[in-house]
Amino acid sequence: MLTMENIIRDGHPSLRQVAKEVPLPASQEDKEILKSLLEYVINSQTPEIASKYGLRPGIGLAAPQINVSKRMIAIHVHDEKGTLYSHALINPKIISHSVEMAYLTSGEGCLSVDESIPGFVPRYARITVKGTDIDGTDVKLRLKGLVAIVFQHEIDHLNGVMFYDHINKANPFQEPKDAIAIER
Ligand code: UDB
Ligand code: ZN
Repeated sequence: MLTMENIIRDGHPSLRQVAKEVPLPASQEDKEILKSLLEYVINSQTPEIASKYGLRPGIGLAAPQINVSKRMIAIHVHDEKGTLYSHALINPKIISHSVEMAYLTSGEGCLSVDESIPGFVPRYARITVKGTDIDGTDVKLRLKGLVAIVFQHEIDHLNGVMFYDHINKANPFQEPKDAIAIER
């Protein structure tokens, strides 16, 4: 199983690389990596397991964060209504997005960033994501709110982008325009 020791930290060059597309059908090895990403986020949200292994509770994880430069992500998060979004995706791609933006009023953090970096991170309010799940099935997801933000944060990791790259340097708490504020 993955622990915090497997998660590379800010400054590691792999976090700035563009990850490679995963050839389909996925190899057993790639499927195991993807399963381990989802297992991490689930374990980290299970208090007994998280405390036993010192896992920082996470809602998403991308393969580059465990130093695997391949386009795979896992997300395990409840939306504002309590619906669970638990997805492990290969080659996820945002195929369309709203003009309207959204941001978390508390800003973002990252499992690969140990300090807190204040500021609003503008994201698209709504996105449509296509990808392939672990069984090789094509999936198409329409997402909004917190869940859309998590997918954008994880897909950014596949492109070597960190959340703080999006923060306005001159005024970190500049309200993104035409943006929905999401309280958490
Ligand atoms: C997280 N968790 O997992 F809005 F119920 C963050 C950490 C870095 C603080 C652990 C988080 O934001 N939890 C959260 C947020 C809410 C409501 C709630 C729980 N990540 C995942 C990550 O680093 N992936 O690479 C960072 C998030 C920042 C915004 C989306 C992902
Ligand atoms: Zn992150």
